[in-house]
Amino acid sequence: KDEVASLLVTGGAGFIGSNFVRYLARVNPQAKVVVLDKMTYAANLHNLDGLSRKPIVIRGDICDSSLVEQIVKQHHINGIVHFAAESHNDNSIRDAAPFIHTNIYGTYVLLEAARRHDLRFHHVSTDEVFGDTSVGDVTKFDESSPYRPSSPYSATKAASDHLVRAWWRTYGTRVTITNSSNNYGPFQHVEKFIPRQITNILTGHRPKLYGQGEDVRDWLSVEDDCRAIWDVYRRGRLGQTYLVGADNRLSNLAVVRMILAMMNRPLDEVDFVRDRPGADRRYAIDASKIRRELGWKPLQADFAESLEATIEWYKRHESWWMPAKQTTELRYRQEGH
Ligand code: NAD
Ligand code: TDX
Repeated sequence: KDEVASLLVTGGAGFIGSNFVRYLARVNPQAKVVVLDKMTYAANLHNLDGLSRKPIVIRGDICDSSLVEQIVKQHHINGIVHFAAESHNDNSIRDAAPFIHTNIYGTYVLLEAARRHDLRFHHVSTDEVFGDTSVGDVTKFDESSPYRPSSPYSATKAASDHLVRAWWRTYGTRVTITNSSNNYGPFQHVEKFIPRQITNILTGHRPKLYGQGEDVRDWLSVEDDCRAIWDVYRRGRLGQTYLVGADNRLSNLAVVRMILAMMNRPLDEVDFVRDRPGADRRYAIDASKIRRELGWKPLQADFAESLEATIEWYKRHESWWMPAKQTTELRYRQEGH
C-alpha cells in the first residue's frame, strides 16, 4: 500500500511519462506525485495542464545524485517509476553522448537511491533491446528473447535493463521492468513517426517514409501502456520483466496510407527518403505473460479508431506541436530524412 503513497515519476513531462501522470490522476488520485524532469527538447510542461491535482514538478537531472537524494527524503518517496530517457533513435545516431549519460548513468543513480532507501523501482523500457526480425518473419519477442540491440539508443536501453536486473540479483532492490512496443497517442513529439506524418499533412507537406516503408512496428496506445506499467508496478512479481504489446503489427507504409485516407489525401502522396542507418526491420511482441499473470489486455485494440482520435488531437492542438515542428524538420532535412 505504501508503495503508491508518494511516487517519483522521472521524465514525467515527456510523452509517455505525462500520459502516465494523467492516468494516475484518474486511477490513484490520492497519491502524491513528484515529477523529476530535465526539460529537454522532448519535454513540455503543458503536457501536465488541466489536472485538478497538480503533480510537484522539479526541473533537474536524474544524473544528479544529490538532487535525487534530496527529493527522496524531502517528499518521503516510496517508489520510482522511471521514464526519463533520451528516446529517439535518429538523435542517437547523430550523437550518442546524452543517451549514454542519461539512459545508463541516470538509471544507475536512481537505482542507487532505490537501494539506499529500499524503494520500489519500475523501469520503463523498450522492445528494441531485443533487436529486430526480418519483415517476413512470424516470430515474436518474449521475456526469454536474447538481448541484441541495434542502435546507440537501444544499446543504452539494454544496458539500463541489465543494471536494473543486477540491482535485483545483487542487492535485492525491488525492481520490475516493462519492455513495450511503439507507443502512439496524444503529447507525442513531432519527431516520432505518427505525429510527424500527421503534422506534415497539416502543414501542407507530404509524409516521409524511410527506405521503402516496409518496416513493421507493433503499435500500442499510450493509454494501454500506462495501464500496463501501473499494473506491473502494483502487482508484478519483483525482479521480473513483462513485455507489453497489442498485437497490432503494420508496415510504415500501411500506417501512412491509413493516415492519408483519414485526412482525405490521395494515397500516393508520399515521399520516400533516406533510410535510417542500421534500421530495425520488424518488432513483434508476445504479451502472454502480462495477460496471464496480471490480466492486462489492450483496451484500445481498434487501431484505426485510436489513430483517428490521435489525428483529431493533433488537429486540435496545433499550438502544442507547432513550436517544435520547424526545428525538427530542419534537422531531418539536413540528414536526408
Ligand atoms: P520522451 O523523449 O517523449 O520523454 C523523455 C522525457 O525524459 C522528457 O520529458 C525529457 O525532458 C526527460 N529527460 C531526458 N533526460 C533527462 C534527464 N537526464 N533527467 C531528467 N529527465 C530527463 O520519451 P517517451 O517516448 O515518453 O519515452 C519514455 C520512456 O519510455 C523512455 O525510457 C523510452 O525509452 C521508453 N519507451 C518508449 C516507447 C515509445 O514508443 N515512445 C516505447 C517503449 C519504451
Ligand atoms: O519520418 C519518419 N519516417 C519513417 O518511415 C520517421 C520519423 C520514422 N520512420 C520509420 C522508422 C521506423 O521504422 O518509422 C518507424 C518508427 O520510427 P520512430 O517513430 O522513430 O520509432 P522507433 O525507431 O521504432 O522507436 C520508437 O519505439 C520504441 C520510440 O522512438 C522508442 O523510444 C521506443 O523505444
